[in-house]
Amino acid sequence: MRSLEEIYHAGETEWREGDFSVHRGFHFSAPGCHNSCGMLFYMKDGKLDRVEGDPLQPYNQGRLCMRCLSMMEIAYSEDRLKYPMKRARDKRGKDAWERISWDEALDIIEAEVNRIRDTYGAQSIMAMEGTGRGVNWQVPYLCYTGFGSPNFVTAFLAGDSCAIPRMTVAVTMLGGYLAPDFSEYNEERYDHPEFEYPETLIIWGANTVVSSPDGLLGWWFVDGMREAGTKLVVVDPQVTWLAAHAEVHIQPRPGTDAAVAMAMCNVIIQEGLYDWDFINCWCTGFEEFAEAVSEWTPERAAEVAWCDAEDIRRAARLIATNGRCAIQTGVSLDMSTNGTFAAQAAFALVILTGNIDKPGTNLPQVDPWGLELMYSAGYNEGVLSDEMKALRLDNNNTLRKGGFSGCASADQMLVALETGDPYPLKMCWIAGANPITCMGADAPRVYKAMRDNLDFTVVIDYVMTPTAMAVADLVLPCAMSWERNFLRSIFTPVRANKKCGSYYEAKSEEDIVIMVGKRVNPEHFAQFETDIEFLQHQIDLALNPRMSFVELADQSYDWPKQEYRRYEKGLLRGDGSLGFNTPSGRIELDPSMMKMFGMPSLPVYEEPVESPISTPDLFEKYPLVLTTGGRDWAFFHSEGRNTPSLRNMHVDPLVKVNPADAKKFGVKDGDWVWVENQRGRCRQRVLVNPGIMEGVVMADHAWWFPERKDEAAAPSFFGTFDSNVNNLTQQGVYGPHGFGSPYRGLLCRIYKCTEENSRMLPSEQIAAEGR
Ligand SMILES: Nc1nc2c(c(=O)[nH]1)N[C@H]1C(S)=C(S)[C@@H](COP(=O)(O)OP(=O)(O)OC[C@H]3O[C@@H](n4cnc5c(=O)[nH]c(N)nc54)[C@H](O)[C@@H]3O)O[C@H]1N2
Ligand SMILES: Nc1nc2c(c(=O)[nH]1)N[C@H]1C(S)=C(S)[C@@H](COP(=O)(O)OP(=O)(O)OC[C@H]3O[C@@H](n4cnc5c(=O)[nH]c(N)nc54)[C@H](O)[C@@H]3O)O[C@H]1N2
Ligand code: SF4
Ligand SMILES: [Mo]
Repeated sequence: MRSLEEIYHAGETEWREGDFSVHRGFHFSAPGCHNSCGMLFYMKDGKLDRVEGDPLQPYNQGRLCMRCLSMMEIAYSEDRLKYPMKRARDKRGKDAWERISWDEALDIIEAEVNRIRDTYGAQSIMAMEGTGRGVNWQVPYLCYTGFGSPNFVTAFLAGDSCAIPRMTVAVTMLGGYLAPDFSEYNEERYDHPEFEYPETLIIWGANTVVSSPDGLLGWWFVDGMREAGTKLVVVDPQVTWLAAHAEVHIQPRPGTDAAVAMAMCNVIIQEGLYDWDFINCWCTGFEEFAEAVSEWTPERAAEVAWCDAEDIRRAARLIATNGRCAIQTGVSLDMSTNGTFAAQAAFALVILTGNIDKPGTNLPQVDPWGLELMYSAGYNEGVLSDEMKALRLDNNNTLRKGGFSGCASADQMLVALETGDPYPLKMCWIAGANPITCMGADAPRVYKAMRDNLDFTVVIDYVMTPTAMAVADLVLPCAMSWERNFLRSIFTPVRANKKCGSYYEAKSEEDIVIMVGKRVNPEHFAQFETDIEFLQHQIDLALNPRMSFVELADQSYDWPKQEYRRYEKGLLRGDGSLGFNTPSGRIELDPSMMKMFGMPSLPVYEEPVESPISTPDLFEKYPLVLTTGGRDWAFFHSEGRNTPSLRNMHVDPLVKVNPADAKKFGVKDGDWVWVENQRGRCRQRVLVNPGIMEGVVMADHAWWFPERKDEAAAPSFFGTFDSNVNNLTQQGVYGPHGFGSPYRGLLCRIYKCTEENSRMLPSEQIAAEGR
């Protein structure tokens, strides 16, 4: 019998199988994903014919999720953009596109960039992107070194409410982000001689089997449960698959996580269940932290969070006494004004119990090659002067100035766009984002600000999105994974993909950046003739590169070994000394860096800005707590609505309602309802679900209806505003560290859609309110 290695051509990146040429590569984007699973691209007559998971790739071991498995449905779909297109400024919002050549597109971009720079200064150009896709470093690179502007920003994501808040907290506490250990740092994976599965896994505000975020595949958790009986502690207002399998499931009122986490820490401290040897040797701030959480008895937290005090105790004891423990936190902790403190207390659970950097615990993450493939790419390459850097709209936030966010403040950007204060913003470059459908809180405000104040907007995407239709003057088609050479490092391994196909005039992000860069800063971009040279440049800037891009692409990936207990071996600090990468060299439960930046350093519980307790009058009118945007198997944010087998999994926007609340508010399963608060409303269908806690509803985010071609233009933009839960969220509200906006933990009411109350749809209303 032939071995897998033989069948799948171990060590080769390209071979023939009958009529097919087979290419060993990775998916990354487009379409979007945080991860980068090993794929085999089967090409026939120059076209992708099918994809398979690469069984020889230890990261995903041949497995693919439904988004990759349905790739063929979008690869050559009618919805895919084929050519650059322009639209006259006075036709903004209309379906009035004109096909142009890339040369003409570049002429327009060059002329507009130069005009805006000459008239207003380079700072008036902003470049934005959504979450980590294959545009992550390319867009900031173009912004800083091409346009010469410091204003790279996430696409109106209020309060940087994704990953950055948690990342900031973890870095100030222990010098790196914390991920649970499923041996993802070693190529042998589960066969690594020292690896052992976590015995307890805390899953806090995350739905990882569905979301597989930030380089981690959720099914690794299932491996642990199956192979080693890993026990779960889940903190989530809904019964997810993971919660249904949990030893302890705590359902907190959305936005109250800090109270629950502090109470768990308090139990561990009061009952003496902490690892004193570890704390004594490797931590500072224990007494200050213990004092900060001391008033949080389980009873008090349970009252605040609408959960059970005994569950809090059980969870804390399990975490402290059941051996190796790891934590996985989710975006819920980024999406609340109190979230940074919740994250601090949640991370403290594994610190207090000594579950750090040992097998089956939590490992401070480091990038194996020290590549800069994130928001700071190009920031320090000498193109931006100190004066220009000082103009960055950082909302005067000391942590942001200290480099913790790596980008400008979306909240301040919106105000500057609307008011011209401190200076006008005139151009927007958007790649890999669809802000009026998904990322932007208060979507109507984001839409109007862009529509009315921007002179020139470019959108790069693989489909015509609501944002492109609403505000773009130029739309450029982007390549999909197999149509581009790319470099990907989300922790391990470092991967390289080789282009093996093309689609009409779609281009890779790398090619687009070089082409545009040569027009807007020819001097800097003269060093790059090809995408490979550009990719090589990023490798040349890395701290520990191990080979060239071409060499890496020839072997597909590189997986440097990572040891456990690095803090005991001097492997976590730049100077080789023992300990953690913090100012004190220890884990800081009361982080000195927070104090250095003038920020609060110890957790405090504060109610969500709108809640039954903080705004009782509002609660009378809007008697349900609202959480938004839980992840879905089928969709990656606003993507996937036009991929038939994905859409069939989830046909309509859904709001999950507990049966008791459905009865109380007179709605049934399948009813179209309005979800409404004082800022706006959107319509979604009720999914009566006993798994969602009583008093809480959970509404989908990121909806649009690409099939509604006759509603593509204003005011509907593919129906996006009518079902957009971000009609109810808000901008300019964040926590004490400047991060964390309430996308979760709001108030709302729900009522049935009727003909009468649906006469004026949100899209029409937003259009009518405009100029
Ligand atoms: N398929 C798919 N995968 C994705 C994405 C996608 O759109 N689709 N998006 C990617 C991105 S950008 C991100 S940030 C990650 C996010 O990944 P996760 O953090 O896993 O995200 P969610 O499923 O949005 O939220 C997790 C859970 O939080 C619960 N929750 C809601 N409100 C609260 C609260 O106040 N407290 C607590 N404790 N729990 C709460 C929800 O019920 C949900 O089960 O996923 C990434 N992966
Ligand atoms: N209410 C609410 N709102 C939320 C959330 C929530 O939970 N609740 N989650 C928030 C979070 S955590 C995040 S990260 C944001 C995500 O927001 P975004 O990341 O902005 O997601 P999308 O709106 O799907 O926009 C991404 C666009 O990029 C395109 N695209 C995909 N791949 C590529 C590529 O390689 N190149 C280019 N040029 N384009 C590509 C897609 O077609 C899509 O149109 O949404 C946020 N919005
Ligand atoms: S996680 Fe899913 S969508 Fe992402 S690369 Fe892997 S299989 Fe594809
Ligand atoms: Mo995100």
